[in-house]
Amino acid sequence: MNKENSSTLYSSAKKVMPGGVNSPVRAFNAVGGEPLFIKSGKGSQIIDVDGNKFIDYVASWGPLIFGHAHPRVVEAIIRQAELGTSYGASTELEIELAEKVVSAFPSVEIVRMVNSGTEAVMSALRLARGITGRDKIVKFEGCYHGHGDSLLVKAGSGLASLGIPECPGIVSSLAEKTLNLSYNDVEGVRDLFQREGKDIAALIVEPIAGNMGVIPPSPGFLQALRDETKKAGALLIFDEVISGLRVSLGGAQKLFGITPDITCMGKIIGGGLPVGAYGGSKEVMGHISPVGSIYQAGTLSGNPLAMAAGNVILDLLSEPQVYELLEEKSKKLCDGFEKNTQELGVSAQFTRVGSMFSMFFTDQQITNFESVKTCDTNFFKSYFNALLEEGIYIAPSQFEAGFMSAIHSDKEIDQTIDANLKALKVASR
Ligand code: KE4
Repeated sequence: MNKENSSTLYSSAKKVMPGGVNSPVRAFNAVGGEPLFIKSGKGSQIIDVDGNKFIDYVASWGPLIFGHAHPRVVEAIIRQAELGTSYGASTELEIELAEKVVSAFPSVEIVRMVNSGTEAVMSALRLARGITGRDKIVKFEGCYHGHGDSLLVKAGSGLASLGIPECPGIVSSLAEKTLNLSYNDVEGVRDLFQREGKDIAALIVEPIAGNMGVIPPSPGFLQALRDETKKAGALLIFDEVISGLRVSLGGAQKLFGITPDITCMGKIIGGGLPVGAYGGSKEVMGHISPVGSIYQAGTLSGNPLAMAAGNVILDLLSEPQVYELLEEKSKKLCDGFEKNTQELGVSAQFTRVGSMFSMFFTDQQITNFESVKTCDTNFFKSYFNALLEEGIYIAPSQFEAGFMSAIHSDKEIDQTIDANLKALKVASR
């Protein structure tokens, strides 16, 4: 595959941006080689600056559930851009999107728009700490909630011990307030809340983990989080930046019937433009300025361009049979992949909830970050690059999710399954 123009652009990019990228995972560090520079996308396909075409399962890390440059999204953005891109004042478009979000998510009565998932999570943590007057936050190893300081924290001497900074620049005294547990470890949650529940402001969780690859919640796990936080007077925060609108119109909370106190959203809600959001009950969100005393603000929050795009996406998702179509396409793809690995005798585990899915190269059952760390990342690296040569673009990391869109055709899915078989053979050599 010719990557000459991408390579030239990458050299230029590294002269003016950290690592030549505006987000680390794009640098392809986990898979070697150099990142692709994308020229355009349409539907389920992207084309790089060397003219290479790929069927895309990254979907801009989740937002593009209806593919690239959906005509109705493009038309809404153009129409709004001709009226102005941002006023720093209120518009009807914000009400329209907020009403759609409130109608979709069972636990959300009031929602605040922000500009990224990170911003939504940062605001949700401040809200929980402000309401409870408590400092401690509980999260799960392997879950990613954006780059807010309290979330870039890993387990200290042991799980549930005082957190330590995941990178320089995070204040240790803040990191100590974040406690890490193991995903799906109900006993660990119960023990921690029994010991420290009265000091815990909130527990934040990806109700379907997507940032260590896809890991579904074990039966009873989310209910245990709901029970323990309620008993302790702590808030339960569902980080649905990935799962929200991805697995159902009401996200994981609707799928599993668990009601969090705060929901964080992002990605799909913006239809490919920068939008994040956080929401909850009237009582909880009543603490947010200007009504309440907990401050949060943003120049471009709820800007008309992003609201216009988000409104189209919520309309498209509300059309009948969308989630059934996503389920059918995703099942077809993953069943094909699984059949290939069985035919070749490749050790692989498959996880999927609706149109978010993963294939882990390990023989260990996947339930938490520990099990994910047993994956053969060298095999993945070889598989990734062989798949790219076959014209299939997946996330350049074993520890990310794959995303199906409503636009991928059966023919493209069949082509992907064939490419998967070839790439598995290459990696198995
Ligand atoms: P952003 O700030 O990137 O919009 O959202 C942060 C975030 C919060 N919560 C969850 C569950 C998320 O998955 C994310 C961001 N996801 C990553 C990919 N897994 C974004 C890709 C990137 O960092 O470039």
